[in-house]
Amino acid sequence: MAKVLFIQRQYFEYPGLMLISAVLKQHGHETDVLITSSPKRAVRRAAKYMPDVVGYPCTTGEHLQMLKIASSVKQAHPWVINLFGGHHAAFMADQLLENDAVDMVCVGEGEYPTLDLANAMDGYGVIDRILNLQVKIPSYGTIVRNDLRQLNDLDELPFADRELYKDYALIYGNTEKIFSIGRGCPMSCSFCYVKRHKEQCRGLGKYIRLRSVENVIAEIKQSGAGVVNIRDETFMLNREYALRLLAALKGLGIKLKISARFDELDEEIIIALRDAGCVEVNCGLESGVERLWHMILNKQLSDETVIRNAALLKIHGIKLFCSTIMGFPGEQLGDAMKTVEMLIELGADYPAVGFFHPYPGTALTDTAIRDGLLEADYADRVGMDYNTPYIKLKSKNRYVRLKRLALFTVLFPQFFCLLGIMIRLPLGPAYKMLDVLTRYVYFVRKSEKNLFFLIQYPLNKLHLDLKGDR
Ligand code: B12
Ligand code: SF4
Repeated sequence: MAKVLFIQRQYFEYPGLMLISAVLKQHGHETDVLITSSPKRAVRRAAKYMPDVVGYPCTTGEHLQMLKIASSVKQAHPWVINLFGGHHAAFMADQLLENDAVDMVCVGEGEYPTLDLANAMDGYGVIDRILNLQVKIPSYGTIVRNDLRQLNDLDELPFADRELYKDYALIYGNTEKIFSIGRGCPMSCSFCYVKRHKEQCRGLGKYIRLRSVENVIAEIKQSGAGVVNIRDETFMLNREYALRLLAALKGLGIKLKISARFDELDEEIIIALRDAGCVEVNCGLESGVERLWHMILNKQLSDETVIRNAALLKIHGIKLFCSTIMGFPGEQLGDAMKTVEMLIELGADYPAVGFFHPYPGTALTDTAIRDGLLEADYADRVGMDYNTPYIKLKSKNRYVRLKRLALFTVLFPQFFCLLGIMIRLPLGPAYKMLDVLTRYVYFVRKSEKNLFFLIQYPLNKLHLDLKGDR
């Protein structure tokens, strides 16, 4: 029996880890998770748990902190195998493997590569010959880049192992649970990892996959979730499937939250969502300028569709979470102001505004590098801060002020006519304060009196670790 310890930074359930853990436990291995940003805590936890493998899920921006944690773990416990996974790792395997602390990187789906590794630790298999794993062999100074395996049949996977978080009362006790019902997306937006991911998965089987409705319903029932938060790229991969699933969810008496593209919605779907208990739909707007959707973002939207569907959500009592990106290559300050105006026009209940974050393998990151707006080695510096631009922007100070005033202006649209003047005033600290206060208002609104959420979110921001050092 091998022991695998996962270290994650955010105070939420990670569906990917819960699935890997479920597969490992199904085959007799042991797993645990530590939520922390602190290298010291990770070292102490490793000393107590004595894992064979430590797994680090990592997104772009948090990888630098993950590397620090992994370095400390490696120094203190050199026998441990440090395994990185997640989207950043999949696209930046070579760079990660340059770091002494990283032994292996999982490219793509992690359930069965991690199982094979755990089995190999028990003597059943060869550690450096596992499909999907890139393995460093320090004694030869080489890296074994194994081929990728076929994509999983999602119905054959066990249900997510929610017991992984049993020591984190705020996660375990929360009746809002994250679910994954499918993988893949047919679109190729220029700022998103999906296009490169599709290329990586070519020849490995069907890219867009959905679990059967029966399988999803059985997991929801077993989890006891009161709020089902389906966090996949888009709920509407297949319209007929979505309608069937919604019909099946109708009788469960749960609240539902989903993500969808604006152009996938219409009145029939919205009514079906409402009847299934849907309280929130998360739609990416990215920009309020139709021309930029087409010319830069590769999103096939129209103003008419977006405005109509936002209005329909309102009519049917479903809250709209709307995320936007500011300061992406090709956008001007005036365009960003239009985005704020659009958020107001749509009546977004939960608007989100973040500066463009360069993710590896996306067309927009490549454009930014090509146009000299971003250095090619940006990944050595990029962090988790969405409040400051990572690429060179004309009128940077005004952009930063606009970002800080954006949510305030959506909350109090009467200030929109002053926005052009306000962003010229050097009142950075005051605007920062206003931004924090406005975010707090939205946060309390979004929590819908869910105490778990109210505590979980600040914990996340402060990177506190309640589990302690068992
Ligand atoms: C659910 C979700 C969340 C959840 C859970 C996050 C998580 N890490 O699981 C929450 C709300 C916490 C979240 C927050 C954020 N997210 Co998010 N999130 C998603 C979403 C929509 C689904 C992820 C998911 O559950 N997929 C289903 C599971 C089964 O797949 P998976 O996570 O990819 O995991 C598989 C493999 O990647 C691999 N794997 C993953 N981790 C590991 C670890 C090891 C050790 C191994 C071996 C393998 C492995 O094996 C897993 C099973 O096959 C994705 C989009 C997507 N579809 O991937 C974005 C996505 C991962 N998020 C993203 C971002 C940017 C964020 C935030 C930074 C947003 C923000 N502004 O705060 C934070 C960062 C949080 C974090 N540290 O992960 C980006 C990452 C881009 C990038 N280049 O890194 C994505 C890809 C969205 C996007 N289209 O850009 N997110
Ligand atoms: S942003 Fe959404 S719709 Fe666009 S490619 Fe990514 S997951 Fe698909």
